[in-house]
Amino acid sequence: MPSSGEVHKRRTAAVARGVSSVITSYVDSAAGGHVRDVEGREWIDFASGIAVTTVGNSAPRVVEAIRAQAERFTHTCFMVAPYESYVAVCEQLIALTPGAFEKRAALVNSGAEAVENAVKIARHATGRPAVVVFDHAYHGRTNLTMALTAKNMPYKHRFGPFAPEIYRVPMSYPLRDGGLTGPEAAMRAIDVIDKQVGGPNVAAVLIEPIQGEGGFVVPAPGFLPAIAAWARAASAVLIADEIQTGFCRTGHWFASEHEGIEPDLVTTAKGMGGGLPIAGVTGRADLMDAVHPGGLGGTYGGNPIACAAALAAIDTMRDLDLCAAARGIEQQMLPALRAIAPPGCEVRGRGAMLALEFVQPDGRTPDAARTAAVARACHEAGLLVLTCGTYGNVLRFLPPLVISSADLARGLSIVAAAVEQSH
Ligand code: PLZ
Repeated sequence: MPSSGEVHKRRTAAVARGVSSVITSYVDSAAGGHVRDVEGREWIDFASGIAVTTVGNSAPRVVEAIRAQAERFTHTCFMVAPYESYVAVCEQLIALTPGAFEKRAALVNSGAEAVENAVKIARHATGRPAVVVFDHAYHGRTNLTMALTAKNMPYKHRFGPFAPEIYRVPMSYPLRDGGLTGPEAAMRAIDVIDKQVGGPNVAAVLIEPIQGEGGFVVPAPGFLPAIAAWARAASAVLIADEIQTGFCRTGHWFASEHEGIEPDLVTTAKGMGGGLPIAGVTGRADLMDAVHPGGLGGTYGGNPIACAAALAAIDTMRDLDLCAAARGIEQQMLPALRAIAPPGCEVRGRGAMLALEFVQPDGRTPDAARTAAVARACHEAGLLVLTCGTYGNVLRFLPPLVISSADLARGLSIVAAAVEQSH
């Protein structure tokens, strides 16, 4: 097997520079909470391939389902010759997403594609143009989803012009809000919508119930319900982007449940596929079915191997009660992270979606340099962690929900040492 160094040299001559990686080692295998490179070095996995391998890498049931489906057929295209597993995944999405109302679902390949389709459906169903999004939001890298995403570097820089009729309003970000409550922060956002966009023009309000790439921002209590109430009153579609928060990650099947909101549409991806690319839009039947036959689709959407993997991943989440596992991870990690956090730095998140925001001693000015140094020290010491945030100053933790508590403890001690070294 070629060494990581050899592959890395070939990579620079073959792979576009715009596609980057966190580590320079090349993976040989991964399972449970570990990733191993071709040299045999091992990392504890606090990244899960960006919140994807919720059930662990190569989870046994997922592997078996993929193998069995690959032997039956690999692809027919659901728009040409349909198959049962696509229907079964939609049934699972309908059963698991919040809201007891009648629903429909559609399957696509990636998170960005799910968000694009949710916006298409909302615009089609309402006949309205405007889409409201929030500061710090991340929704993808396609042209429409770049427009929906807040951060310029690296996502949008020189990639415009962007799609029109996107309006950005202030998010509830307790650390940076000067003490606004959730309802007050919602009023601030709603005032911008009312004055600058106008309720009757709004097709959709699109929000991550806990922001992902934007910094694991948990809005103040009451923010999401107030935004949901405004959307309902304005007959605008509330779209919850649960691509990073969904499928047990935050201790419930969906993060919307923490505040009892029932979005009209929910976008899902990442964890639902057990490592295979599959995504969905699920929501109110009247909205979903407003679209004419043939109006939604794509060659690979709901590919049979990805559907088999998704059904096996969802079974695994249910059987192993991975929502409870996520709450257990929170219980072990939160106190440890609070003990590790330097004065003024904030620890936040829910379930196995936790973060540490690094600020200067003033308790506010972002410390991106320290965040990068801590992440690098973790990688060198054998722990895969990621950073995020508009200011690049948030260290985030996304372990697979099947990780052992011993591995969690080992990972946390690596973080503790890295933070200790970093000042
Ligand atoms: N919506 C909330 O978190 C993907 C992106 C990493 P795709 N987040 C990881 C990167 O730098 O590209 C994400 C998300 C939320 C949408 C998406 C987009 O999902 O499957 O990457 O298209």
